Amino acid sequence: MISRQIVSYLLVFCFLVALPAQNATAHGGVVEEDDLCVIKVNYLRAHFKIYQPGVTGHEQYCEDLPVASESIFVMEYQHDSLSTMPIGFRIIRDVTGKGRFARIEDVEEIEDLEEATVYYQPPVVEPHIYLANYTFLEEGDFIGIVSAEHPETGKIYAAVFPFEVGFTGLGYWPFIIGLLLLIQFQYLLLSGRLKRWFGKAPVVATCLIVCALFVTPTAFADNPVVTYTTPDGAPEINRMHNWILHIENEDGLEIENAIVDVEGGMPEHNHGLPTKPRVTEELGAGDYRLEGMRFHMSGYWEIVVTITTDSGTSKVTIPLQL
Ligand SMILES: [Cu+2]
Repeated sequence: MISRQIVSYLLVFCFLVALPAQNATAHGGVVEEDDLCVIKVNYLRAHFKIYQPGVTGHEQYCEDLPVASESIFVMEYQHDSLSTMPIGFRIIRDVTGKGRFARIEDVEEIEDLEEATVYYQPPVVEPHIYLANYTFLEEGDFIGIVSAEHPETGKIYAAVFPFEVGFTGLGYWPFIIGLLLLIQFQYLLLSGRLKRWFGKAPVVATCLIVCALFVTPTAFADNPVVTYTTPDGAPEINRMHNWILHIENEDGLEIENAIVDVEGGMPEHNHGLPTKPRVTEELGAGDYRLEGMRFHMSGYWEIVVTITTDSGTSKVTIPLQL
């Protein structure tokens, strides 16, 4: 029986080795660096993030998205020349069969790109920030393709990033753990150990470890979390009003004594806020009074909150559809 168990474990081991690394966030053209997602279009770099404002508010994603819904793709250039290059963006269903390993070469081999395309934004020069807005109709595997044309040489640079919509963050793990448990259970049952062990600590400990594995969140580093309330009522166009910002760290601990700066604007219109809002008072328990907020038009706004504490400076972007 023992040899049979060893064979089973070997099989699972081979299976594991053959699997793509589920936890690696650095697949495709998007990598995670210093808590930020960076997309590399050849030598050109841009910060990259995706929001699902209707579902998860201002939570940012690098690539994989939890549900099929309205998704806003944002690129902030780190390389000035991107602001003069026509940038195009396409989302296709993953018809390469390569999944997370899809590369630009695999995309080039697709015979009918149009057929696979679910979203296409033709190349356009966006001087400050690049935005694309697509509402996914179904979950599944997709590939994003960003292209940038060099204004002088006409050379086209491209980056592809495979991603999943309907991403649970668990990948193959539930399956692997289930398989391991089954093999272990079979072994214990056949060896008669289950009877001796039943109700004893090792079994409980094993269960706890397995449970812990299941609930481990696929967290994106320790960014501060900013929420806000508007004590004077919901923001109305052209009305000056205040916000109360609430700032916590990722573990839910309130961040106090921070220097908080706020700016914002409409990335699609390339303009800022019409006022210069300021944090005028720290209210305690992670709350900060922000005065002088005013929006002069409806549309998509981003409020960027810069938080400086002894441990450093972080920026949090709050997307806001007015
Ligand atoms: Cu505007």
